[in-house]
Amino acid sequence: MCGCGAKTELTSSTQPPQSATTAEESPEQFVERIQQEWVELNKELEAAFWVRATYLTPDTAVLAAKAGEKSLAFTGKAVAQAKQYHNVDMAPETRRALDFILLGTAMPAPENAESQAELATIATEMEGMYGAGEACNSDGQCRDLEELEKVLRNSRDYDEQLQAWQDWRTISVPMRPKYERFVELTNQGAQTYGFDDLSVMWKSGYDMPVADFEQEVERLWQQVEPLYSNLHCYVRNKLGEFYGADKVDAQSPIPAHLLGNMWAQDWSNIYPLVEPYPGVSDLDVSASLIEQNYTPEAMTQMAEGFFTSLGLPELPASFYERSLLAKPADRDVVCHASAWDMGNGEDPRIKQCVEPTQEQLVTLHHELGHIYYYLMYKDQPFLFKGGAHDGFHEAIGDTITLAMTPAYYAEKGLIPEVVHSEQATLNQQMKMALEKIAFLPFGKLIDQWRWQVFSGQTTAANYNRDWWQLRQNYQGIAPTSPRDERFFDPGAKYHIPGNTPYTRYFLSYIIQFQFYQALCQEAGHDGPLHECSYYGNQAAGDKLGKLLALGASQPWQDALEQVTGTRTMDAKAINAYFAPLAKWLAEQNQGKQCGWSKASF
Ligand code: X8Z
Ligand code: ZN
Repeated sequence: MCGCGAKTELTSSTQPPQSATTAEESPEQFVERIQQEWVELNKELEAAFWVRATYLTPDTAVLAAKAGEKSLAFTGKAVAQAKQYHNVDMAPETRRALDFILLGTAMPAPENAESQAELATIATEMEGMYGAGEACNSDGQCRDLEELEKVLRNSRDYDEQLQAWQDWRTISVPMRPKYERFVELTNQGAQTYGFDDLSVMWKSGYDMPVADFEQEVERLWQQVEPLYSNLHCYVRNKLGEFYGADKVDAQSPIPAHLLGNMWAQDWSNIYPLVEPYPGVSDLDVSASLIEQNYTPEAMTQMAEGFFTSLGLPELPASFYERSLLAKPADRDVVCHASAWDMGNGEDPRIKQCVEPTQEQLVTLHHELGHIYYYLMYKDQPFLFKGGAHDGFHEAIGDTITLAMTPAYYAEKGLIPEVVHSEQATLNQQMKMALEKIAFLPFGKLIDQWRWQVFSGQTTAANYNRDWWQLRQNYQGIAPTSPRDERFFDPGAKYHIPGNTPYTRYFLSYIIQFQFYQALCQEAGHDGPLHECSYYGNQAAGDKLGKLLALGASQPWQDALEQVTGTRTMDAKAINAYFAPLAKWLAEQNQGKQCGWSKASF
């Protein structure tokens, strides 16, 4: 229900909105009324959802489910009314706003009140199960996600890591029947909204026909797949050297628990194991954050400082007063980081259990990217408060982090010095690739799985089988013991119980390099792309600010063209950025066996 870049769910007042007929209201009047009601009613809902996410108790579950129910009822009514304007002539911006009413939620509900209440309860419960999830051993000792993640991040003990990996996946087992029902209800909902199923509805939000969108995603993946395969090959060999060939076979998928991350979506924590030239450059920002006693607030201020250096505004004082920046000791919260557009642009907040690591510092910039979008499109009509598409919203903060070069970190005192050499460049490129290239297949497969589920191709009898088939085929990873249908491994990733569409991140990881390249050009950068930083550059800031201020008011192709001069998403920029590493990896992998067998069950 939170920001995460998406529009807040449609909401409802205590009294359901008056239904109006088309005869009484012009399309413009209808859109205007819906927006006003929405803004008004959001006040109640965002309060309920914020309190829920930051105090997970049975009582806040009741409040959040009730709020969710109202939201679904309001959305349902608004959609039913919006459909009456299908064949009515109207200005293009009114048509766009009406389309957003039909597409503004990732969780469409059926029309009847009973189903709406059931869906709202399931959604609240699933997110609560994830947020409060912990694995307890026979001595009654329990570990939550943050503790288990720490093991995967720091331990190099094969069995210890495996235990943490398996433990976390116990929390999602009881979600399975709930998710099954969730799929039924939201698919029914999508049908009342006029779509074949929820997968089609999700794919309809990209200013292009659904079939074209699917092809675009596939094309982008094909553009980056060779680089991923080469990274995979190199990392597998290094892990084989470290753990032994009996643990990491040179031709098989990599064991899923060895990549330093609970979902193997970001491999930067295993950098020390795969560093191309050890001892050449010190890139350990995490160590400096700890050494220098960085607090969550100080880390957030550092992130804010990058945005303000570009000429973007300071965050309002209320941001620091009301955000949740550290994990409370006394209660459960949903720790998965998120940004919230509260108070209609006046009260933005983030919720993040910040720890002193580089990963968390990067995530803070990611979240502030959402916040700066909120601030800059504050004056857009409510329905246009969103990214040009959802991948744009995800890409802004990351675009900033790409400009956090070793030179930037050195200036901030977080690494000792910048080493200028080919070897140092390759170290830096490897570190970035472990974050940016390793993510790509993961970014694609999450919704590949959900598209299959919502379209009925994957039934509940095969949830886990198909999940692991995609994990093997795209990522080249595999579990060390069978993960059959007693488990529900997709539920152990936040965005499944949280119902946040995921293709947005795949797109973001491609287009953020296009934005980066364009802003570098604007800043007059000359030289290899990966050396560019626009910290402190007003021209780059202006360009970024203009993009943000557009919100969702124009098709994303127009917004992209304004920034980059092109109307298509393209992996040329990310490939250009990683050109030195790609060449080096190809050399390293010569004579090695790359690839793995693709599963088909
Ligand atoms: O969920 C997020 C953000 C909030 S929108 C922290 N991300 C994805 C993830 O954690 O899986 C950012 C990177 C991908
Ligand atoms: Zn995000």
